[in-house]
Amino acid sequence: MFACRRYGRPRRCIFYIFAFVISQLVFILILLRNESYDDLLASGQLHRNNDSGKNYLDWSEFISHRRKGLEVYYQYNLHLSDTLGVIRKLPSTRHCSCDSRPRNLPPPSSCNVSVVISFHNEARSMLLRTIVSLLSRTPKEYLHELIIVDDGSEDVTLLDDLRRWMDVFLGTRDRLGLIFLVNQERMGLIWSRNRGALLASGHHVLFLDSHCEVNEGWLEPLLERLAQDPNLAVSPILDPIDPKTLSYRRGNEMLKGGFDWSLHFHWLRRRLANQELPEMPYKSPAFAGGVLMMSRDWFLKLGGFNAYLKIWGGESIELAIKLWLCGGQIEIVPCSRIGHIFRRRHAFDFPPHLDDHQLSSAQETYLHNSKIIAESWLDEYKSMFYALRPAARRIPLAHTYDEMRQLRGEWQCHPFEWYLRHVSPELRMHFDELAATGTLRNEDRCLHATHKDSDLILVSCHLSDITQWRMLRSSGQLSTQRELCLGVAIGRRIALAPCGRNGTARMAQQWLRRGTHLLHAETHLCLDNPLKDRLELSPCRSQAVSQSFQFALEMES
Ligand code: UD2
Ligand code: MN
Repeated sequence: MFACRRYGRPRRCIFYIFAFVISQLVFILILLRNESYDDLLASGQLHRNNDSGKNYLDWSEFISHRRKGLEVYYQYNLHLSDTLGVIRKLPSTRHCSCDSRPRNLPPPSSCNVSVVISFHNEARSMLLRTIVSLLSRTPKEYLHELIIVDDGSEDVTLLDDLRRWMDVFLGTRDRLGLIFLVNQERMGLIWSRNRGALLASGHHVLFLDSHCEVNEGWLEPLLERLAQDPNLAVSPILDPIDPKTLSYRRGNEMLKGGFDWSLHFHWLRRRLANQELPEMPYKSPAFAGGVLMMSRDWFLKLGGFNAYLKIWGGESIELAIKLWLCGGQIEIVPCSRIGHIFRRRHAFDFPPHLDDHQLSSAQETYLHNSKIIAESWLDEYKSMFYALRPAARRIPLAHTYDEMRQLRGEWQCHPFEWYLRHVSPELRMHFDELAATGTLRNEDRCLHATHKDSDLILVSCHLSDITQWRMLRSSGQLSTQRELCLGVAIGRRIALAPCGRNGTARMAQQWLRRGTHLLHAETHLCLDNPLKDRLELSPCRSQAVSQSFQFALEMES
Protein backbone atom coordinates (compact mmCIF):
# COMPACT_ATOMS: atom_id res chain seq x y z
CA MET A 1 0.00 0.00 0.00
CA PHE A 2 2.85 2.23 0.89
CA ALA A 3 4.34 1.80 -2.51
CA CYS A 4 0.95 2.35 -4.04
CA ARG A 5 0.44 5.62 -2.28
CA ARG A 6 3.84 6.75 -3.37
CA TYR A 7 3.00 6.17 -6.96
CA GLY A 8 -0.31 7.83 -6.44
CA ARG A 9 -2.45 5.28 -8.28
CA PRO A 10 -3.87 3.10 -5.48
CA ARG A 11 -6.64 1.47 -7.56
CA ARG A 12 -4.44 0.26 -10.30
CA CYS A 13 -1.90 -0.90 -7.80
CA ILE A 14 -4.49 -2.96 -5.88
CA PHE A 15 -5.45 -4.58 -9.15
CA TYR A 16 -1.80 -5.63 -9.74
CA ILE A 17 -1.53 -7.09 -6.27
CA PHE A 18 -4.78 -8.97 -6.73
CA ALA A 19 -3.63 -10.34 -10.08
CA PHE A 20 -0.33 -11.39 -8.54
CA VAL A 21 -1.99 -13.29 -5.69
CA ILE A 22 -4.40 -15.05 -8.06
CA SER A 23 -1.60 -16.13 -10.38
CA GLN A 24 0.34 -17.53 -7.41
CA LEU A 25 -2.71 -19.45 -6.27
CA VAL A 26 -3.20 -20.90 -9.73
CA PHE A 27 0.46 -21.88 -9.82
CA ILE A 28 0.20 -23.65 -6.45
CA LEU A 29 -2.96 -25.42 -7.59
CA ILE A 30 -1.21 -26.66 -10.72
CA LEU A 31 1.62 -28.00 -8.62
CA LEU A 32 -0.75 -29.81 -6.28
CA ARG A 33 -2.97 -31.21 -8.97
CA ASN A 34 -2.25 -34.61 -10.54
CA GLU A 35 -1.60 -33.76 -14.10
CA SER A 36 -3.22 -35.91 -16.71
CA TYR A 37 -0.97 -37.64 -19.16
CA ASP A 38 -2.45 -35.56 -21.97
CA ASP A 39 -1.23 -32.36 -20.31
CA LEU A 40 2.12 -33.92 -19.68
CA LEU A 41 2.52 -35.10 -23.19
CA ALA A 42 1.39 -31.76 -24.55
CA SER A 43 3.81 -29.89 -22.32
CA GLY A 44 6.63 -32.18 -23.34
CA GLN A 45 7.37 -33.10 -19.72
CA LEU A 46 7.40 -36.78 -20.44
CA HIS A 47 10.55 -36.41 -22.40
CA ARG A 48 12.39 -35.09 -19.39
CA ASN A 49 14.52 -37.68 -17.73
CA ASN A 50 17.10 -35.64 -15.90
CA ASP A 51 14.95 -34.19 -13.18
CA SER A 52 15.92 -34.78 -9.63
CA GLY A 53 13.94 -34.77 -6.43
CA LYS A 54 10.39 -35.69 -5.69
CA ASN A 55 8.80 -35.69 -9.08
CA TYR A 56 7.29 -39.18 -9.34
CA LEU A 57 6.96 -38.74 -13.02
CA ASP A 58 10.67 -38.52 -13.21
CA TRP A 59 11.26 -41.84 -14.80
CA SER A 60 14.97 -41.90 -14.12
CA GLU A 61 14.04 -42.37 -10.49
CA PHE A 62 11.76 -45.24 -11.39
CA ILE A 63 14.53 -46.83 -13.40
CA SER A 64 17.16 -46.30 -10.75
CA HIS A 65 15.30 -48.54 -8.30
CA ARG A 66 15.85 -51.53 -10.48
CA ARG A 67 17.61 -54.62 -9.28
CA LYS A 68 21.12 -54.66 -10.59
CA GLY A 69 22.68 -57.67 -12.21
CA LEU A 70 19.77 -58.54 -14.46
CA GLU A 71 21.31 -56.84 -17.49
CA VAL A 72 22.49 -60.17 -18.83
CA TYR A 73 18.91 -61.19 -19.46
CA TYR A 74 17.67 -58.41 -21.62
CA GLN A 75 19.47 -59.03 -24.91
CA TYR A 76 19.06 -55.45 -26.02
CA ASN A 77 20.86 -52.17 -25.49
CA LEU A 78 19.82 -51.39 -21.92
CA HIS A 79 21.85 -48.20 -21.67
CA LEU A 80 20.18 -46.77 -24.74
CA SER A 81 16.77 -47.84 -23.54
CA ASP A 82 17.42 -46.04 -20.23
CA THR A 83 18.30 -42.82 -21.99
CA LEU A 84 15.65 -42.77 -24.70
CA GLY A 85 12.90 -41.34 -22.54
CA VAL A 86 9.55 -42.74 -21.63
CA ILE A 87 8.08 -42.02 -25.03
CA ARG A 88 9.58 -41.04 -28.34
CA LYS A 89 8.30 -40.06 -31.72
CA LEU A 90 8.11 -43.00 -34.10
CA PRO A 91 8.25 -42.84 -37.86
CA SER A 92 4.92 -43.45 -39.52
CA THR A 93 5.33 -46.81 -41.20
CA ARG A 94 1.85 -47.47 -42.49
CA HIS A 95 0.52 -46.49 -45.86
CA CYS A 96 -0.57 -42.84 -45.97
CA SER A 97 -4.12 -43.78 -46.95
CA CYS A 98 -4.54 -45.34 -43.48
CA ASP A 99 -4.47 -41.86 -41.92
CA SER A 100 -7.23 -40.40 -44.01
CA ARG A 101 -9.63 -43.30 -44.29
CA PRO A 102 -12.87 -42.71 -42.34
CA ARG A 103 -13.27 -45.38 -39.70
CA ASN A 104 -16.52 -47.04 -39.00
CA LEU A 105 -16.21 -47.82 -35.30
CA PRO A 106 -19.06 -48.88 -33.02
CA PRO A 107 -19.36 -46.96 -29.73
CA PRO A 108 -16.86 -47.91 -26.99
CA SER A 109 -19.73 -49.28 -24.90
CA SER A 110 -19.86 -52.25 -27.26
CA CYS A 111 -16.29 -52.51 -28.44
CA ASN A 112 -13.43 -51.82 -26.07
CA VAL A 113 -10.24 -53.66 -25.28
CA SER A 114 -8.35 -55.15 -22.35
CA VAL A 115 -4.61 -55.28 -22.95
CA VAL A 116 -2.67 -58.09 -21.28
CA ILE A 117 1.09 -57.71 -20.87
CA SER A 118 2.98 -60.52 -19.19
CA PHE A 119 6.68 -60.05 -18.53
CA HIS A 120 9.54 -61.93 -17.03
CA ASN A 121 12.68 -59.96 -16.17
CA GLU A 122 12.02 -57.01 -18.42
CA ALA A 123 14.07 -53.82 -18.08
CA ARG A 124 12.11 -51.10 -16.30
CA SER A 125 12.67 -48.49 -18.97
CA MET A 126 11.52 -50.88 -21.69
CA LEU A 127 8.38 -51.94 -19.85
CA LEU A 128 7.48 -48.35 -19.08
CA ARG A 129 7.97 -47.27 -22.68
CA THR A 130 5.68 -50.11 -23.77
CA ILE A 131 2.98 -48.98 -21.36
CA VAL A 132 3.29 -45.24 -21.99
CA SER A 133 3.24 -45.67 -25.75
CA LEU A 134 0.06 -47.68 -25.31
CA LEU A 135 -1.63 -45.12 -23.06
CA SER A 136 -0.59 -42.23 -25.23
CA ARG A 137 -1.55 -43.63 -28.59
CA THR A 138 -4.78 -45.40 -27.76
CA PRO A 139 -8.11 -43.58 -27.72
CA LYS A 140 -9.02 -43.46 -24.01
CA GLU A 141 -12.62 -44.46 -24.53
CA TYR A 142 -11.66 -47.70 -26.28
CA LEU A 143 -8.95 -48.74 -23.85
CA HIS A 144 -10.97 -50.44 -21.14
CA GLU A 145 -8.18 -51.81 -18.98
CA LEU A 146 -4.56 -52.76 -18.71
CA ILE A 147 -3.62 -56.05 -17.08
CA ILE A 148 0.02 -56.41 -16.20
CA VAL A 149 1.34 -59.77 -15.09
CA ASP A 150 4.75 -60.03 -13.47
CA ASP A 151 5.75 -63.59 -14.19
CA GLY A 152 8.16 -64.26 -11.32
CA SER A 153 10.64 -61.50 -12.19
CA GLU A 154 13.70 -61.10 -10.00
CA ASP A 155 13.16 -57.33 -9.66
CA VAL A 156 10.59 -57.88 -6.93
CA THR A 157 9.79 -54.22 -6.24
CA LEU A 158 9.14 -53.38 -9.87
CA LEU A 159 5.41 -53.91 -9.83
CA ASP A 160 4.82 -51.81 -6.70
CA ASP A 161 6.97 -49.02 -8.08
CA LEU A 162 5.11 -49.25 -11.36
CA ARG A 163 1.77 -49.06 -9.61
CA ARG A 164 2.85 -45.88 -7.81
CA TRP A 165 4.30 -44.40 -10.94
CA MET A 166 1.11 -45.04 -12.85
CA ASP A 167 -1.12 -43.63 -10.12
CA VAL A 168 0.56 -40.29 -10.60
CA PHE A 169 0.93 -40.64 -14.31
CA LEU A 170 -2.74 -41.37 -14.90
CA GLY A 171 -3.80 -38.70 -12.44
CA THR A 172 -7.44 -37.84 -12.83
CA ARG A 173 -7.97 -40.11 -15.77
CA ASP A 174 -10.85 -42.33 -14.87
CA ARG A 175 -12.29 -45.29 -16.74
CA LEU A 176 -9.03 -47.12 -17.25
CA GLY A 177 -9.03 -50.30 -15.20
CA LEU A 178 -5.64 -51.38 -13.93
CA ILE A 179 -4.92 -54.88 -12.74
CA PHE A 180 -1.50 -55.88 -11.48
CA LEU A 181 -0.86 -59.59 -11.02
CA VAL A 182 2.20 -61.31 -9.66
CA ASN A 183 3.06 -64.94 -10.18
CA GLN A 184 5.07 -65.80 -7.11
CA GLU A 185 6.53 -68.65 -9.10
CA ARG A 186 7.26 -68.42 -12.76
CA MET A 187 4.29 -69.77 -14.73
CA GLY A 188 5.47 -68.92 -18.19
CA LEU A 189 4.00 -66.65 -20.77
CA ILE A 190 1.18 -68.94 -21.85
CA TRP A 191 -0.41 -69.46 -18.47
CA SER A 192 0.21 -65.83 -17.49
CA ARG A 193 -1.63 -64.57 -20.56
CA ASN A 194 -4.51 -66.94 -19.83
CA ARG A 195 -4.59 -65.71 -16.26
CA GLY A 196 -4.83 -62.12 -17.47
CA ALA A 197 -7.51 -62.92 -20.05
CA LEU A 198 -9.68 -64.68 -17.46
CA LEU A 199 -9.77 -61.52 -15.37
CA ALA A 200 -10.31 -59.21 -18.32
CA SER A 201 -13.67 -57.51 -18.66
CA GLY A 202 -13.30 -55.67 -21.97
CA HIS A 203 -15.02 -56.88 -25.13
CA HIS A 204 -11.74 -57.73 -26.78
CA VAL A 205 -8.45 -58.92 -25.42
CA LEU A 206 -5.07 -57.98 -26.86
CA PHE A 207 -1.80 -59.67 -25.91
CA LEU A 208 1.32 -57.57 -26.05
CA ASP A 209 4.98 -58.33 -25.36
CA SER A 210 6.68 -56.14 -22.77
CA HIS A 211 9.19 -54.60 -25.20
CA CYS A 212 6.90 -53.00 -27.74
CA GLU A 213 6.02 -49.48 -28.81
CA VAL A 214 2.63 -49.06 -30.39
CA ASN A 215 2.51 -46.63 -33.28
CA GLU A 216 -0.07 -43.89 -33.94
CA GLY A 217 -3.57 -45.13 -34.74
CA TRP A 218 -2.72 -48.77 -34.11
CA LEU A 219 -6.00 -49.76 -32.45
CA GLU A 220 -8.74 -48.36 -34.67
CA PRO A 221 -8.06 -50.51 -37.77
CA LEU A 222 -8.04 -53.65 -35.61
CA LEU A 223 -11.27 -52.72 -33.83
CA GLU A 224 -12.91 -51.93 -37.09
CA ARG A 225 -12.26 -55.43 -38.42
CA LEU A 226 -13.42 -57.12 -35.23
CA ALA A 227 -16.59 -55.06 -35.28
CA GLN A 228 -17.32 -56.29 -38.77
CA ASP A 229 -16.74 -59.94 -37.94
CA PRO A 230 -16.68 -61.01 -34.28
CA ASN A 231 -15.24 -64.43 -35.14
CA LEU A 232 -12.11 -62.88 -36.53
CA ALA A 233 -8.81 -62.63 -34.71
CA VAL A 234 -6.42 -59.94 -35.90
CA SER A 235 -2.72 -59.11 -35.78
CA PRO A 236 -1.00 -55.81 -36.52
CA ILE A 237 2.11 -55.67 -38.67
CA LEU A 238 5.06 -55.91 -36.33
CA ASP A 239 7.62 -53.22 -37.10
CA PRO A 240 11.07 -54.46 -36.04
CA ILE A 241 12.99 -52.47 -33.43
CA ASP A 242 16.70 -53.21 -33.57
CA PRO A 243 17.95 -54.64 -30.25
CA LYS A 244 21.27 -52.79 -30.52
CA THR A 245 20.35 -49.39 -31.90
CA LEU A 246 16.66 -49.42 -30.93
CA SER A 247 15.95 -47.94 -34.33
CA TYR A 248 12.42 -48.45 -35.54
CA ARG A 249 11.93 -49.91 -39.00
CA ARG A 250 9.03 -50.72 -41.23
CA GLY A 251 7.62 -54.25 -41.10
CA ASN A 252 6.75 -56.01 -44.32
CA GLU A 253 3.07 -56.20 -45.20
CA MET A 254 3.67 -58.63 -48.04
CA LEU A 255 4.19 -61.49 -45.59
CA LYS A 256 1.69 -63.72 -43.90
CA GLY A 257 2.20 -66.04 -40.96
CA GLY A 258 2.51 -69.78 -41.35
CA PHE A 259 4.38 -72.82 -40.12
CA ASP A 260 6.13 -75.87 -41.49
CA TRP A 261 5.61 -79.52 -40.74
CA SER A 262 7.96 -79.39 -37.78
CA LEU A 263 5.60 -76.73 -36.38
CA HIS A 264 8.07 -73.88 -36.54
CA PHE A 265 6.74 -70.46 -37.40
CA HIS A 266 7.57 -69.08 -40.86
CA TRP A 267 6.79 -65.98 -42.83
CA LEU A 268 5.16 -66.76 -46.15
CA ARG A 269 5.12 -64.44 -49.17
CA ARG A 270 1.67 -63.50 -50.31
CA ARG A 271 0.37 -62.46 -53.69
CA LEU A 272 -2.11 -59.66 -54.17
CA ALA A 273 -5.39 -60.56 -55.80
CA ASN A 274 -6.82 -58.44 -58.56
CA GLN A 275 -7.69 -54.97 -57.17
CA GLU A 276 -6.24 -55.86 -53.77
CA LEU A 277 -4.03 -53.15 -52.24
CA PRO A 278 -1.12 -54.00 -49.95
CA GLU A 279 -2.60 -51.96 -47.11
CA MET A 280 -5.88 -53.88 -47.03
CA PRO A 281 -6.43 -56.46 -44.27
CA TYR A 282 -5.56 -59.96 -45.47
CA LYS A 283 -6.15 -63.51 -44.35
CA SER A 284 -3.27 -65.40 -42.83
CA PRO A 285 -2.84 -69.10 -41.90
CA ALA A 286 -1.24 -68.02 -38.60
CA PHE A 287 -0.81 -64.84 -36.58
CA ALA A 288 2.07 -62.46 -37.16
CA GLY A 289 3.64 -63.73 -33.93
CA GLY A 290 2.07 -63.49 -30.51
CA VAL A 291 0.64 -59.96 -30.64
CA LEU A 292 -3.00 -60.63 -31.42
CA MET A 293 -6.46 -59.42 -30.58
CA MET A 294 -9.86 -61.06 -30.55
CA SER A 295 -13.16 -61.12 -28.73
CA ARG A 296 -12.58 -62.09 -25.13
CA ASP A 297 -15.62 -64.40 -25.06
CA TRP A 298 -14.55 -66.14 -28.24
CA PHE A 299 -11.03 -66.57 -26.85
CA LEU A 300 -12.34 -68.12 -23.64
CA LYS A 301 -14.86 -70.28 -25.47
CA LEU A 302 -11.97 -71.79 -27.37
CA GLY A 303 -10.27 -72.54 -24.06
CA GLY A 304 -7.79 -69.66 -24.38
CA PHE A 305 -4.22 -70.64 -25.07
CA ASN A 306 -3.90 -74.39 -24.67
CA ALA A 307 -3.05 -74.73 -21.00
CA TYR A 308 -1.15 -77.98 -21.58
CA LEU A 309 1.55 -75.93 -23.30
CA LYS A 310 4.37 -74.84 -21.04
CA ILE A 311 6.29 -71.59 -20.51
CA TRP A 312 6.86 -70.26 -24.03
CA GLY A 313 6.31 -71.22 -27.63
CA GLY A 314 3.73 -72.62 -29.99
CA GLU A 315 0.68 -71.11 -28.33
CA SER A 316 -0.13 -68.73 -31.15
CA ILE A 317 0.24 -71.51 -33.73
CA GLU A 318 -2.10 -73.68 -31.69
CA LEU A 319 -4.62 -70.85 -31.39
CA ALA A 320 -4.38 -70.23 -35.13
CA ILE A 321 -5.15 -73.86 -36.02
CA LYS A 322 -7.90 -73.99 -33.42
CA LEU A 323 -9.49 -70.81 -34.72
CA TRP A 324 -9.45 -71.75 -38.38
CA LEU A 325 -10.72 -75.27 -37.78
CA CYS A 326 -13.46 -74.25 -35.35
CA GLY A 327 -15.18 -71.38 -37.16
CA GLY A 328 -12.83 -68.41 -36.88
CA GLN A 329 -10.45 -66.64 -39.21
CA ILE A 330 -7.21 -64.72 -38.90
CA GLU A 331 -6.36 -61.43 -40.51
CA ILE A 332 -3.30 -59.25 -40.54
CA VAL A 333 -4.14 -55.56 -40.67
CA PRO A 334 -1.38 -53.45 -42.29
CA CYS A 335 -2.83 -50.12 -41.15
CA SER A 336 -2.11 -51.21 -37.58
CA ARG A 337 1.57 -51.04 -36.61
CA ILE A 338 3.29 -52.12 -33.43
CA GLY A 339 7.03 -52.01 -32.90
CA HIS A 340 8.66 -55.02 -31.26
CA ILE A 341 12.25 -55.82 -30.34
CA PHE A 342 13.16 -59.06 -32.06
CA ARG A 343 15.93 -60.55 -29.98
CA ARG A 344 18.38 -63.02 -31.38
CA ARG A 345 18.37 -65.30 -28.37
CA HIS A 346 16.02 -66.15 -25.53
CA ALA A 347 16.20 -63.62 -22.78
CA PHE A 348 15.36 -66.11 -20.04
CA ASP A 349 16.02 -69.61 -18.79
CA PHE A 350 13.65 -72.45 -19.28
CA PRO A 351 13.07 -74.77 -16.36
CA PRO A 352 14.33 -78.23 -17.37
CA HIS A 353 11.75 -81.01 -17.80
CA LEU A 354 13.82 -83.97 -18.91
CA ASP A 355 17.34 -85.14 -18.40
CA ASP A 356 17.82 -85.18 -22.12
CA HIS A 357 21.24 -83.63 -22.49
CA GLN A 358 21.00 -83.54 -26.24
CA LEU A 359 18.30 -80.93 -26.10
CA SER A 360 18.54 -77.58 -24.37
CA SER A 361 15.66 -76.81 -22.05
CA ALA A 362 14.36 -74.26 -24.55
CA GLN A 363 14.34 -76.78 -27.40
CA GLU A 364 12.78 -79.36 -25.14
CA THR A 365 9.98 -77.01 -24.08
CA TYR A 366 9.27 -76.06 -27.67
CA LEU A 367 9.27 -79.70 -28.71
CA HIS A 368 6.96 -80.61 -25.87
CA ASN A 369 4.52 -77.88 -26.89
CA SER A 370 4.74 -78.83 -30.56
CA LYS A 371 4.04 -82.46 -29.73
CA ILE A 372 0.84 -81.44 -27.97
CA ILE A 373 -0.23 -79.42 -31.00
CA ALA A 374 0.53 -82.36 -33.29
CA GLU A 375 -1.35 -84.78 -31.06
CA SER A 376 -4.33 -82.45 -30.64
CA TRP A 377 -4.81 -81.14 -34.15
CA LEU A 378 -2.80 -82.75 -36.94
CA ASP A 379 -4.81 -86.01 -37.18
CA GLU A 380 -3.12 -88.49 -39.53
CA TYR A 381 -0.65 -85.78 -40.59
CA LYS A 382 1.08 -85.95 -37.23
CA SER A 383 3.39 -88.56 -38.73
CA MET A 384 4.90 -85.72 -40.76
CA PHE A 385 5.72 -83.92 -37.55
CA TYR A 386 7.30 -87.00 -35.97
CA ALA A 387 9.29 -87.74 -39.11
CA LEU A 388 10.80 -84.27 -38.98
CA ARG A 389 11.14 -84.05 -35.20
CA PRO A 390 11.99 -87.61 -34.18
CA ALA A 391 13.21 -86.45 -30.76
CA ALA A 392 9.58 -85.54 -29.98
CA ARG A 393 8.78 -89.25 -29.60
CA ARG A 394 10.89 -89.37 -26.45
CA ILE A 395 9.13 -86.45 -24.79
CA PRO A 396 6.66 -87.76 -22.23
CA LEU A 397 3.22 -86.17 -22.17
CA ALA A 398 1.31 -85.90 -18.94
CA HIS A 399 -2.10 -86.36 -20.56
CA THR A 400 -3.79 -88.11 -23.36
CA TYR A 401 -5.46 -85.57 -25.50
CA ASP A 402 -8.95 -87.02 -25.32
CA GLU A 403 -10.17 -83.80 -23.80
CA MET A 404 -8.97 -81.83 -26.78
CA ARG A 405 -10.51 -84.29 -29.18
CA GLN A 406 -13.74 -84.09 -27.24
CA LEU A 407 -13.75 -80.32 -27.51
CA ARG A 408 -13.13 -80.59 -31.22
CA GLY A 409 -16.26 -82.70 -31.44
CA GLU A 410 -18.32 -80.30 -29.32
CA TRP A 411 -17.22 -77.28 -31.29
CA GLN A 412 -17.76 -79.17 -34.53
CA CYS A 413 -14.29 -78.35 -35.76
CA HIS A 414 -13.07 -79.40 -39.19
CA PRO A 415 -10.39 -82.06 -39.54
CA PHE A 416 -6.83 -80.85 -40.25
CA GLU A 417 -7.27 -81.82 -43.88
CA TRP A 418 -9.63 -78.82 -44.20
CA TYR A 419 -6.89 -76.45 -43.03
CA LEU A 420 -4.56 -77.81 -45.69
CA ARG A 421 -7.19 -77.43 -48.36
CA HIS A 422 -8.64 -74.03 -47.49
CA VAL A 423 -6.17 -72.14 -45.34
CA SER A 424 -2.61 -73.17 -46.02
CA PRO A 425 -2.12 -74.47 -49.56
CA GLU A 426 1.62 -73.98 -49.01
CA LEU A 427 1.65 -76.68 -46.37
CA ARG A 428 -0.44 -78.94 -48.59
CA MET A 429 1.99 -78.34 -51.45
CA HIS A 430 4.96 -79.30 -49.30
CA PHE A 431 3.13 -82.43 -48.38
CA ASP A 432 2.18 -83.31 -51.94
CA GLU A 433 5.63 -82.55 -53.25
CA LEU A 434 7.37 -84.95 -50.92
CA ALA A 435 8.20 -88.52 -51.89
CA ALA A 436 9.88 -89.16 -48.54
CA THR A 437 11.15 -87.12 -45.64
CA GLY A 438 12.94 -87.11 -42.29
CA THR A 439 16.28 -88.59 -41.34
CA LEU A 440 18.12 -90.64 -43.95
CA ARG A 441 19.54 -93.81 -42.46
CA ASN A 442 22.05 -96.37 -43.65
CA GLU A 443 22.24 -99.19 -41.10
CA ASP A 444 22.77 -97.41 -37.76
CA ARG A 445 24.19 -94.19 -39.22
CA CYS A 446 22.33 -91.13 -40.40
CA LEU A 447 23.39 -88.65 -43.01
CA HIS A 448 23.96 -85.23 -41.47
CA ALA A 449 24.87 -81.85 -42.95
CA THR A 450 26.97 -80.00 -40.39
CA HIS A 451 26.40 -76.38 -39.56
CA LYS A 452 29.07 -75.42 -42.00
CA ASP A 453 26.54 -76.93 -44.39
CA SER A 454 28.94 -78.15 -47.00
CA ASP A 455 30.30 -80.91 -44.77
CA LEU A 456 28.45 -84.18 -44.94
CA ILE A 457 29.01 -86.70 -42.19
CA LEU A 458 27.43 -89.91 -40.97
CA VAL A 459 26.45 -89.85 -37.31
CA SER A 460 24.56 -92.01 -34.85
CA CYS A 461 20.85 -91.81 -35.57
CA HIS A 462 20.12 -91.39 -31.87
CA LEU A 463 21.52 -87.89 -31.74
CA SER A 464 18.92 -85.20 -31.88
CA ASP A 465 18.90 -82.42 -34.40
CA ILE A 466 20.12 -84.55 -37.25
CA THR A 467 19.44 -83.19 -40.69
CA GLN A 468 15.93 -83.82 -41.91
CA TRP A 469 15.93 -84.53 -45.63
CA ARG A 470 13.22 -84.01 -48.20
CA MET A 471 13.03 -86.11 -51.31
CA LEU A 472 11.07 -84.12 -53.87
CA ARG A 473 8.80 -85.98 -56.23
CA SER A 474 9.01 -83.80 -59.31
CA SER A 475 12.71 -82.92 -59.46
CA GLY A 476 14.18 -85.98 -57.73
CA GLN A 477 16.18 -83.58 -55.54
CA LEU A 478 17.19 -84.50 -52.04
CA SER A 479 17.31 -81.31 -49.99
CA THR A 480 17.92 -80.11 -46.47
CA GLN A 481 15.63 -77.61 -44.79
CA ARG A 482 18.12 -74.93 -45.71
CA GLU A 483 17.55 -75.56 -49.39
CA LEU A 484 20.83 -77.34 -49.99
CA CYS A 485 20.72 -80.35 -52.26
CA LEU A 486 22.74 -83.54 -52.34
CA GLY A 487 24.55 -83.82 -55.64
CA VAL A 488 27.66 -85.03 -57.40
CA ALA A 489 30.54 -82.60 -57.91
CA ILE A 490 33.72 -82.85 -59.96
CA GLY A 491 35.58 -86.13 -59.41
CA ARG A 492 32.29 -87.89 -58.54
CA ARG A 493 32.47 -86.40 -55.09
CA ILE A 494 29.18 -86.36 -53.15
CA ALA A 495 28.58 -82.78 -52.06
CA LEU A 496 25.94 -80.31 -50.98
CA ALA A 497 25.17 -77.24 -53.04
CA PRO A 498 22.30 -74.77 -53.30
CA CYS A 499 19.38 -76.53 -54.95
CA GLY A 500 19.44 -75.87 -58.69
CA ARG A 501 16.21 -74.77 -60.34
CA ASN A 502 17.12 -76.00 -63.82
CA GLY A 503 20.00 -76.87 -66.15
CA THR A 504 23.13 -78.79 -65.26
CA ALA A 505 23.07 -77.88 -61.56
CA ARG A 506 19.71 -79.55 -61.23
CA MET A 507 20.73 -82.56 -63.34
CA ALA A 508 23.66 -83.25 -61.02
CA GLN A 509 21.21 -83.29 -58.09
CA GLN A 510 18.64 -85.69 -59.49
CA TRP A 511 18.14 -89.06 -57.76
CA LEU A 512 15.92 -91.94 -58.71
CA ARG A 513 14.56 -94.41 -56.21
CA ARG A 514 15.07 -98.12 -56.84
CA GLY A 515 13.64 -99.84 -53.79
CA THR A 516 15.78 -98.49 -50.98
CA HIS A 517 18.60 -97.57 -53.37
CA LEU A 518 19.26 -94.01 -54.44
CA LEU A 519 20.39 -93.99 -58.03
CA HIS A 520 22.13 -90.90 -59.35
CA ALA A 521 20.31 -90.09 -62.62
CA GLU A 522 23.27 -88.68 -64.53
CA THR A 523 25.89 -91.29 -63.74
CA HIS A 524 23.62 -94.30 -63.12
CA LEU A 525 25.64 -95.08 -60.03
CA CYS A 526 24.28 -95.70 -56.53
CA LEU A 527 24.79 -93.80 -53.29
CA ASP A 528 27.04 -95.98 -51.15
CA ASN A 529 28.45 -95.94 -47.63
CA PRO A 530 31.05 -98.70 -47.81
CA LEU A 531 33.29 -97.52 -44.96
CA LYS A 532 30.50 -96.34 -42.67
CA ASP A 533 31.86 -92.82 -42.49
CA ARG A 534 31.98 -91.50 -46.04
CA LEU A 535 29.54 -91.46 -48.92
CA GLU A 536 30.57 -92.29 -52.44
CA LEU A 537 29.09 -93.40 -55.75
CA SER A 538 29.56 -96.98 -56.89
CA PRO A 539 27.92 -99.44 -59.27
CA CYS A 540 24.54 -100.52 -57.96
CA ARG A 541 24.37 -103.92 -56.25
CA SER A 542 20.88 -104.93 -55.25
CA GLN A 543 21.88 -106.83 -52.07
CA ALA A 544 24.43 -104.30 -50.81
CA VAL A 545 23.45 -103.14 -47.33
CA SER A 546 25.79 -100.18 -47.67
CA GLN A 547 23.62 -98.94 -50.53
CA SER A 548 20.32 -99.25 -48.72
CA PHE A 549 18.96 -95.95 -47.38
CA GLN A 550 15.73 -95.47 -45.45
CA PHE A 551 13.84 -92.28 -44.82
CA ALA A 552 11.99 -91.81 -41.57
CA LEU A 553 8.75 -91.28 -43.47
CA GLU A 554 7.70 -92.59 -46.84
CA MET A 555 4.78 -90.78 -48.38
CA GLU A 556 2.12 -92.68 -50.25
CA SER A 557 2.48 -92.23 -53.96
C1 UD2 B 1 7.17 -64.57 -29.75
C2 UD2 B 1 5.91 -63.69 -29.65
C3 UD2 B 1 5.29 -63.86 -28.27
C4 UD2 B 1 4.95 -65.31 -28.03
C5 UD2 B 1 6.21 -66.15 -28.21
C6 UD2 B 1 5.96 -67.64 -28.16
C7 UD2 B 1 5.90 -61.66 -30.97
C8 UD2 B 1 6.19 -60.23 -31.02
N1 UD2 B 1 6.25 -62.30 -29.85
O1 UD2 B 1 7.96 -64.18 -28.69
O2 UD2 B 1 4.12 -63.03 -28.17
O3 UD2 B 1 3.95 -65.72 -28.91
O4 UD2 B 1 6.80 -65.92 -29.50
O5 UD2 B 1 5.42 -68.04 -26.97
O6 UD2 B 1 5.37 -62.21 -31.90
N2 UD2 B 1 7.48 -63.95 -20.83
C9 UD2 B 1 6.81 -64.25 -19.66
N3 UD2 B 1 7.13 -65.42 -19.01
C10 UD2 B 1 8.07 -66.29 -19.48
C11 UD2 B 1 8.71 -65.99 -20.71
C12 UD2 B 1 8.38 -64.81 -21.37
O7 UD2 B 1 5.95 -63.49 -19.20
O8 UD2 B 1 8.31 -67.31 -18.86
C13 UD2 B 1 7.14 -62.70 -21.54
C14 UD2 B 1 8.32 -61.89 -22.02
O9 UD2 B 1 8.79 -61.01 -21.02
C15 UD2 B 1 7.73 -61.17 -23.23
C16 UD2 B 1 6.70 -62.16 -23.76
O10 UD2 B 1 6.47 -63.08 -22.72
O11 UD2 B 1 7.06 -60.00 -22.87
C17 UD2 B 1 7.17 -62.89 -25.02
O12 UD2 B 1 8.43 -63.47 -24.84
P1 UD2 B 1 9.69 -63.06 -25.77
O13 UD2 B 1 9.60 -61.64 -26.10
O14 UD2 B 1 10.91 -63.55 -25.15
O15 UD2 B 1 9.45 -63.94 -27.00
P2 UD2 B 1 9.41 -63.58 -28.58
O16 UD2 B 1 9.35 -62.14 -28.87
O17 UD2 B 1 10.41 -64.42 -29.23
MN1 MN C 1 9.14 -60.44 -27.70
